[in-house]
Order: sequence, then structure tokens, then C-alpha cells
Amino acid sequence: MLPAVHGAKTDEEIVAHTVKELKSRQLKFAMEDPDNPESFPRLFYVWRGNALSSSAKGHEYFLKHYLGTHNNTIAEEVAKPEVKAVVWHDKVQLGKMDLVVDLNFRMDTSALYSDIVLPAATYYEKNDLNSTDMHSFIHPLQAAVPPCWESKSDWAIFKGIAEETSKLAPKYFSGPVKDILVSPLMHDTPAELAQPTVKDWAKGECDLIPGKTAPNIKIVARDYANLHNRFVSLGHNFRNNGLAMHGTHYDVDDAYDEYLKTHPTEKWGGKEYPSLRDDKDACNVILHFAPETNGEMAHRAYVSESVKTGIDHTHLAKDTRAVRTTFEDLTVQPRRTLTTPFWTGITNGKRTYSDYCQNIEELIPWRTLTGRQHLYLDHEAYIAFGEHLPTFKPRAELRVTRDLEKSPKNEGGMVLNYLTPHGKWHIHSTYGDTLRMKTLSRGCYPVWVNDKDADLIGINDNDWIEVFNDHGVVCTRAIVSARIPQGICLLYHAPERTLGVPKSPERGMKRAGVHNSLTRTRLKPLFMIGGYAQFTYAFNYWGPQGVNRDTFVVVRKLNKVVF
Ligand SMILES: Nc1nc2c(c(=O)[nH]1)N[C@H]1C(S)=C(S)[C@@H](COP(=O)(O)OP(=O)(O)OC[C@H]3O[C@@H](n4cnc5c(=O)[nH]c(N)nc54)[C@H](O)[C@@H]3O)O[C@H]1N2
Ligand SMILES: Nc1nc2c(c(=O)[nH]1)N[C@H]1C(S)=C(S)[C@@H](COP(=O)(O)OP(=O)(O)OC[C@H]3O[C@@H](n4cnc5c(=O)[nH]c(N)nc54)[C@H](O)[C@@H]3O)O[C@H]1N2
Ligand SMILES: [Mo]
Repeated sequence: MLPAVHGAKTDEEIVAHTVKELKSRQLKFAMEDPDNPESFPRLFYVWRGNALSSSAKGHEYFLKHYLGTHNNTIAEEVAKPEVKAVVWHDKVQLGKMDLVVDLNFRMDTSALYSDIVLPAATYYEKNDLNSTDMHSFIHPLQAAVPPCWESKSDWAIFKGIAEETSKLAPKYFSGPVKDILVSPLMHDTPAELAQPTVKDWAKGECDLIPGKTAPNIKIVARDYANLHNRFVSLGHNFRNNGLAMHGTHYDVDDAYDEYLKTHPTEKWGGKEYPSLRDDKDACNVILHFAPETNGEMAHRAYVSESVKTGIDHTHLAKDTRAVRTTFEDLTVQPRRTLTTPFWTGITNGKRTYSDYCQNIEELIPWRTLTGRQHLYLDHEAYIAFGEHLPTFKPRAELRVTRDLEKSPKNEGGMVLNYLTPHGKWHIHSTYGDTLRMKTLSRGCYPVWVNDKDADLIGINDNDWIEVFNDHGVVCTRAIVSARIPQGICLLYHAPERTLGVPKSPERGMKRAGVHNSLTRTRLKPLFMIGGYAQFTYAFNYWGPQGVNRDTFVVVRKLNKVVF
């Protein structure tokens, strides 16, 4: 939708032109008109996620709108009178995606619906790193045996895609091209003080200033012909800009230069770079430049933190300053992460990781507006919603959620609230489909119902049941248990469509779905505020998320089980 940038040459000129066009409303964001084919996301890469089911609140709507395939939703579109900020289309094109590509070592629900499945090596067939904030160790994955048949490590798959893209590029591009990229106001940047009040430039309430009253606008050069070269090289921006996190910054130029002398390199375009060609090279780069595994980097990060707080914190990295970690070290024994200002625990000596020790013992401010822990959330949106202090909010009523406008409520079924907490027999959708785990729980993904509720609708333990609302349907066995409170039922996150899913009489004998067949994406407006202290976007920390606790379903006995 971007009109030609007449005469603009430098990146600054392109950004200025973009701002001018946005302000005059000649140019609009794709999200202002999501049903316009020009705005469709066409290509969907799924990697290390089960994006079409496990994380897809509103699975059936993904099937309908993204894929344009069979689905079990019968809900009517009711949003029209409410929609003001985006363009409304009465007739929408279903199946927005052109291509869905999935990298996986399991035939999960997303792979089932993908156009291309790229087989990934498993944990004992590839070299990789594994870490989590749930414990303080870095684990290696190691290739004990070569990958099975055509499968490859994830690194090799992405590298292969880069290689093919580079080969094709000269046919489609005469040289590097420029993209205009918008990115959110990010946590740990000055943008944390960008928006003390909520104002909309589009309504003329303020000026459009990228990075302050609007997203950052950057120009990125895409050199597709060199994509593979760039993929296998640790670039000079890394050397020159250093690394930053939690408001601290450290230089890596000397370490980069040293690394270049001692490790495999790549030479192209007249320059030399540390190599990322092999998966072990990539692991070693991470281990060498991260403060969690390189004591010198941790020391530097604390020097930076000390300048900010005016307190000397470098003693936290003193005893570990000489630590360096390589992939080979990890294969001898998993190593613990070092204490760094990127985290809040102190793990020196044999101390157990515990959150916020640094804030308390080192007087490092919490990363909030006041630098303290808050109960009171001083933001106009929180005040407007009455959530600026912890408060009781009654559950949403069925009338409001509109989950059961068309589904039969009175044909032997009972209306219950529906929860989907994380399961004990799986990590999301993984491992739950193994024989051992399935043997522990009835060979399928059961729904838990309270015993008194079950009595009222004639359901015995282990009976087959049909659970539905306007969004979709689930057919499975019931676990009848006094452990579940009356008025709710529960299906643990996250079943797969690939295992033990019968057809649904309620939805015309189409195959029933998964837990997220009964949910839909309901965004909480408060999670969309940004640019203000702790309420500032960071991936996996603060941003819009699907809320699914207030879902209603009908639970009914399933008399005919057809697979
Ligand atoms: N209704 C409902 N929905 C939810 C939740 C809920 O509680 N209720 N929880 C939400 C939360 S908190 C989360 S985190 C998400 C999780 O949602 P997802 O992250 O989408 O779920 P997973 O099922 O863990 O998907 C991981 C996939 O990656 C594959 N995989 C694992 N290791 C590798 C690897 O090394 N290489 C490759 N290529 N693939 C690999 C696995 O086989 C699996 O298919 O779900 C969210 N959705
Ligand atoms: N075995 C296993 N462990 C996991 C995971 C897994 O899939 N399997 N996933 C990991 C991941 S990515 C995550 S995000 C965490 C999630 O772990 P938790 O944050 O513990 O999430 P849940 O189990 O979904 O929900 C916790 C509890 O909230 C209750 N609850 C539901 N609605 C409400 C409400 O309105 N108010 C209150 N007060 N309580 C409510 C539910 O009944 C449930 O008992 O688990 C992690 N650990
Ligand atoms: Mo999660």
C-alpha cells in the first residue's frame, strides 16, 4: 500500500516520507484493514511451536480464516457494530495464507495442516543449546547418532533455506532492496518513558513521532543474494554495537577481534567474519559472548550497571571473571549460568537461583516506574479499568461472551465454565502422545467434570462426552472427579488432532477438535498499553495475549462414538 517514494534517497528521507504519508492518512498500517488482500500475512513459518493448535486460542478460526479449510465453528460474525478503528468488510476472503511451512520432528497438529513439513533432527541427532529460566543450567543437545533419513538440524534447515534463497535472488532482484520496518516501543530502551499518557496521533491528539507516539520506523536493507553469506557470518554490527539488556550495555569489539583469530572464519565481499556455518559454531558464539557463560562479559555488564546505580556491583563477577565456556565444556557436564545483571538471582558459589536477590541485596532498582515493587499501577488505562489495585472481578457472563448463541443448550447438556490449565502428562502438546503417558490417562485427552454435575446429566466416569460451543467441539472421555469444583470442567493443555479424536454428531459428523477448538482470541486491552515503564513491550514478557478463562461450553453425553 506504500505509494512510490518519489525522489527519496537516504534512509532518513524514506522515514520522513513515510511519516508524512502516514500523517496525511495516504498510507495506512496493514492492521487498519486486515481483511484487505494486500494486508494478508501470506507465509507462515512454524518452528518449535504448534502454532495452529497448542498456542492457537481459537483453533477453528485459524482453520477458517488462515487456511480456509474444514472447521467446526458455527459462530456468526457479531463484531460489526463494535468495530470502528479498522475497515470492515462484509465479505471476507477465507484462507489468507498462501504457504504454511513447519519444521518439526513430530507429526503434530500444525504439521498436519502444513503445505510443507521440514523434518527436524531430534535432541540426540543434533548439536544445540537448551536453557530456561526455570533452572540455572545450560544443557547441550548432542548428535549421538546422525539425523534419521532426510531430517536435518534446525540450523541446517534454516541455512539451507538461506542458501536456496541466495541462489534464486539474482533472478528476482537486481540488487539489495530496502524494507520499511516498524517495531514496537521496546522494554529496556528510552521508549519506556515515551507515553506517560495515552494519545492517538491519528485523532490529532499529538504529533506522529516514530519511537515516541508511534512505532519505531527503520529502513532495513535486504541483500537476498548474500543471505546465505550473512547467515553463516557473525556480522560487524555485532562487533561495533556491542550487546545490551536490562538497560546495561557492554562492548565486544576486542573479544570479537580475538575470536576472529582463534576460530573458523568466513571470507566474502572482501571482509572476514567469525563463522556460523556449523551448528557448533553458532553454539560457541553464543557461549563466548553471553555474560551467563563468559565471566569477562558478566564483569563488563556489571561495570555498566554500576555506572547506572552509583554502587559498585563488580564483586558479583569477580570470582568468575576468568570463566569461559565452550560447547565441548558443556558436553563434559552441563554448566551453571553465571551471575549477571541480565537476571535478578545470585548463583555465586553453590547458591540456588532465586528471583530478585540482586534487587534486595545490591539495591538495584526493580525495572518498574518507581524502581520498587508495585501493588498500585499508576497508569490511566489501569485506573479507567479499575484494575490499578488488586481487585475482585466477577467472571464474565455468558451473555457477554456470546459463546453459546447458536449451540443447543437444552438437549441433555449442561452449561459449564471451561478451563485449560497446563497438563501433568505433557509439555504443551509434546510427550503427551507417547504410549507411556497415554497409558497413564485413558489413552486420550480426557475432560474432567465434577461428580455432582456429572450425575445431573447422566455421565459416568470414563463415558464418552461431547463438549461444544459456537467456536467448536471436542469429543473425548470424561473423568468424573470431586477434585473439580461444580460449575466448571477442564481439559488440560494441549491435545493433538492426531490421536483419539472421534467425529462429532453435534457438528454433522465432522471430526472434532482440540482444547483450543472451544476458545477464541480475546485480547485484554490493558495488555496493549505500552511505552510506559514496566508496561512496555518485550517479547514473551509484556504484550497482547489471548485470554481464555471466561469460556462457556455445553457438556453432553456422546452416545455414538465414530472414528
Ligand atoms: N487454551 C490454552 N491455550 C494455551 C495455553 C493454555 O494454558 N490454554 N497456554 C499457552 C502457553 S503459556 C504457551 S507457552 C503456548 C505453547 O504453545 P506452543 O509453543 O505452540 O506448543 P508446543 O506444543 O510446546 O509446540 C512445540 C512444538 O515444537 C516441536 N519441537 C520441540 N523441540 C523441537 C526442536 O528442537 N526442533 C523443532 N523443529 N521442533 C521442535 C514439538 O514437537 C512441538 O510440536 O500455548 C498457549 N496456549
Ligand atoms: N508438566 C508441564 N509443566 C509445564 C508446562 C506444561 O505444558 N506441562 N508448561 C510450562 C509453561 S510454558 C507455562 S506458561 C507454565 C504454566 O503454569 P501455570 O501458570 O501454573 O498455569 P496453568 O496450569 O495453566 O494454571 C494455573 C492455575 O490457574 C487456575 N485458574 C484458572 N482461572 C483462574 C482465575 O480466574 N483465577 C485464579 N486465581 N486461578 C485461575 C487453574 O485452575 C490452574 O490451576 O507451566 C510450565 N510448566
Ligand atoms: Mo507458557
